[in-house]
Amino acid sequence: LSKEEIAEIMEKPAFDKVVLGAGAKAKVKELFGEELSAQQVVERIVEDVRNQGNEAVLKYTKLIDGANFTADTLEVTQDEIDSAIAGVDKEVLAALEAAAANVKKFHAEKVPESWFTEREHGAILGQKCTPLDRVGIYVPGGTAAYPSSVLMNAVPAAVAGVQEIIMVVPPDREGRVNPYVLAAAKLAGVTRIFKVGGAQAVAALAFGTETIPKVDKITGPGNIFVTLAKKAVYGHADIDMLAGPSEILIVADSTADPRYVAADMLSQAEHDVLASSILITDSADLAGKVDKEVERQLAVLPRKDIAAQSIEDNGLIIITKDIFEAIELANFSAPEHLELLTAEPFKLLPYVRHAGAIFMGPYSPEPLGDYFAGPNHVLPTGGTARFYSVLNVETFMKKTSVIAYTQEALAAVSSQVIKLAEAEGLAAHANAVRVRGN
Ligand code: HSO
Ligand code: ZN
Repeated sequence: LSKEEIAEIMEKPAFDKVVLGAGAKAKVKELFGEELSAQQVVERIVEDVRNQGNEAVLKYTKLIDGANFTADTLEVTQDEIDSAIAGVDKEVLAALEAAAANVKKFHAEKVPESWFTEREHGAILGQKCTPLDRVGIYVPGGTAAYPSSVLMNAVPAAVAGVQEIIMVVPPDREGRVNPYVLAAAKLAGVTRIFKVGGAQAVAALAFGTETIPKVDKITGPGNIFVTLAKKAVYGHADIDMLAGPSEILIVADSTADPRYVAADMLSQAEHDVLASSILITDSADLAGKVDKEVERQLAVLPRKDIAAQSIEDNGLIIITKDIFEAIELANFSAPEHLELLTAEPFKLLPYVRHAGAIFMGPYSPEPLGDYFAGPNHVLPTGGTARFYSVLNVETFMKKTSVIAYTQEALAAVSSQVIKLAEAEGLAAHANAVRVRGN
């Protein structure tokens, strides 16, 4: 294939052009009484929550999640958290604690700090770093309610020094939340938890309701409704990124073990039928072996229906003339997760320009990063690794500049400042300098 043809195959559907599947379409029709696009659904929900607060939140939670709450029962209580923790598997809890410690240690390694510098005549310039006051963390529901994602969002916020971490998570029909999600929230230092999901949760966080506090920034992954809602409220609150289905792209040479490559491709395919798993290799022999191995491993997976559909729709094996061509295509794709399963991955690292996270060599499988190593697993998808960064401590901080001139320092530059102000026709600006006696 030509580069252009490969580019076309690897092109990812833009999130604002996503067409709802038949099931979701039917559900929208049932709930709203008419056919609406995901964008239209989100616009309605966000407007309703903005105008009606709790009333709309409770209405949509009943309609969409099937759970019946009042304003008083929307928040998870301390008792609920304690009994969730008492009921979970102790070994899982211990692993979650160890993961939380690793995530905390990694993120605490380089916390942005305020800095100051001196200029002539005693002038001081600087940048002050301040944690956001209050942030909202979105945690998906159903089978995608991942306790690991709670840690990945809340721990960096806590490390940044955010005082209030508000978590939202959609409940099941009985109004319950996954107990491991609650345990992770407690471990990570989440302040309050509300049982609300979807666009209604994002709108509630952005605008505030009688019960749910308005936050300064909303982070965390979600489905297409959540993503479009984050885009819709951007500016009222900040957001981390617009995230889509998970992706893995593996660059491998003839030294790679086909069992590892296949296992890693399937680890992302099982997330979602929309997930994508791509192998790019300069070895036709490896390509053939991986193809067979994927089929063999797939057959025994509990989530084989999802993984098979994902591989069928979005799985790809590309054979290139050399490993550098493979890296070129990887950069073009800008994948969420990039694995370098090559003899000398560190030699290739300088050539990688666009990826959310890079996994080096045979003993750094992607799920190690999903759960345990320490770096964050909230990553840019859909080619947005060209401009978004992985979630990190800075995500939860902002910077403010500081200017402190002395009389002498101002005197030394005042004529030039006045010149610039006058050139822009802004006499009052010029006066603010002149009045100081220079
Ligand atoms: N691979 C997912 C994160 C995740 N995997 C959570 C398992 N649990 C997106 O980076
Ligand atoms: Zn994963």
